Amino acid sequence: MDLDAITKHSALHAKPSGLILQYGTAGFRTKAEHLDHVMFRMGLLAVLRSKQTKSTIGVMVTASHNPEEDNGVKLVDPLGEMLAPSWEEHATCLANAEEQDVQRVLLDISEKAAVDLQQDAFVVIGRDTRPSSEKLSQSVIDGITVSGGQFHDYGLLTTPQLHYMVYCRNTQGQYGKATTEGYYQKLSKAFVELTKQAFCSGDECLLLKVDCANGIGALKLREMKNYFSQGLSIQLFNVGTTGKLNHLCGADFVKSHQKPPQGIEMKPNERCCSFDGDADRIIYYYYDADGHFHLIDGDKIATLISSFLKELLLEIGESLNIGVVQTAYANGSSTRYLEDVMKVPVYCTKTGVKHLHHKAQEFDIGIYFEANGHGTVLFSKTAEMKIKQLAEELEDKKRKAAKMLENIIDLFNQAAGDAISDMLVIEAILALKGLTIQQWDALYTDLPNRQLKVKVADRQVISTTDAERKAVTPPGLQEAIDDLVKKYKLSRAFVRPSGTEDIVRVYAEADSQESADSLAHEVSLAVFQLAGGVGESPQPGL
Ligand code: 16G
Ligand code: MG
Repeated sequence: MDLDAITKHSALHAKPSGLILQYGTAGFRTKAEHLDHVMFRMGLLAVLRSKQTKSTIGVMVTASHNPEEDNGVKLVDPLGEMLAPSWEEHATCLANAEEQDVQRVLLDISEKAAVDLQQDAFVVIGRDTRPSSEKLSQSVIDGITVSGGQFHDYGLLTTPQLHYMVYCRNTQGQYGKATTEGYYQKLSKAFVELTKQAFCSGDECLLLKVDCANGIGALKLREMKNYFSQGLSIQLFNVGTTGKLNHLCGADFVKSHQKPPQGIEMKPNERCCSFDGDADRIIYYYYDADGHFHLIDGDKIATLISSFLKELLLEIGESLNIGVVQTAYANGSSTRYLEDVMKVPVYCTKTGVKHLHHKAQEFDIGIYFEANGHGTVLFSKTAEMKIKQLAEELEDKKRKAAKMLENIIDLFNQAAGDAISDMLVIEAILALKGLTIQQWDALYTDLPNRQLKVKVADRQVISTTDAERKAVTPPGLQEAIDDLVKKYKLSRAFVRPSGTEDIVRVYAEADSQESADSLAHEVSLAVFQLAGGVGESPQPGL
């Protein structure tokens, strides 16, 4: 590594003085104009990580569902997973180093992580459609080249596609071809095979309207459409030609406002879904005949998928262990349904995909979804081999079930939650089971819930335990929440500091919307009073 060259280039990507950023739940995220130095330095760090792991590392430039003016960057580890926690710390150190300290911090990281600087390095890069993304990804490339790394710039990609590319490259193409065509071919082949048996009673059987959040999902779905000659008819909305990214549309908007996005025409009982800005989340919804809006979130997606997988396993007579992983945000009704009716074990982890992904790897078949629509299904190598073997050995109906499982393994992105691949699995299951969106929705009824945000001077004064379901500090807060919760039926509430915004999040659910709203408000007041609220105190109905 030519340290003098690095110092010289680093000066061209100067850090605004006083700016401190954290590698958060999903990388660095803030206003795009503050990120040039972070991008350059993440290029440097990706090279070190690549040398250390002797593998291809990914760098994705995106701020997912954040407003268009924001941007962000995250590193993708060799098997397509999120960056290892110890390297998140290195990333934070490097991003916050003052100009004169960059060399020293780089050497420090190399020493601590035992990086062999003589190794080759290879990094792949992807970016979303934000106006700032192209220039920022050039800064990443500058960081890679000046530190002697090789790279391939994929240009515009969804986040899960970049994870897929990294995984393919580090498994010598065994997982698939590391190109967008390879991705489309793998998914569309599995989808077409899986749905071969599906019985469609009407023309509208597989008509799906997709709100693309004015983001990358629109471009990639349009490319992918060519791979389906028949079988699935998707109509795209909010494709980015007029509207702003994530503005009044997209999965995060629909989930948090519990209303449809702007810019989509919905007729009663039509199946619709929304992606987020980098296409790793998906949420379904519809209007019923009375004009009521119904949301089908990540919890109900997990339920549909788990019940189908359970049926197939029963058919092939194989007792592979299944586990469903959720977070504290999972609706209480979903957890009860999964445990009591479906009899599948459910586990709760902290918010953030890396936590769910990690837990899901403990099972033969680990199904994980956040309520916000981010998730996938992981199959262990043993499960995959068993299923492949059975697909050869078994006969008739059993063989068919094993073949279906094989296709499902191919359809689910094993490296990350992926809106496109989840959408295809869901559409296939609905077609195979002949289920309408209303029938799917009717599996259970969500408990009314409300999410609020509270501004405090320092959100880190709140610490939590029990997968974020209980507050440990500040003193008295958990007791106050417990007392409030007792006032309502079927109620539950928790608070946690956001990992992506400078606020505290409040979640409450109860037997009616009025109760959930009122509980959430009262808990917000408790947070404001006990955790150093700033500005105006929370008002009811906001
Ligand atoms: C990030 C996470 C998402 C999590 C969200 C929580 C990834 C890839 N994304 O978007 O899983 O639900 O943060 O945000 O891990 P919060 O901490 O602001 O509530
Ligand atoms: Mg996203």
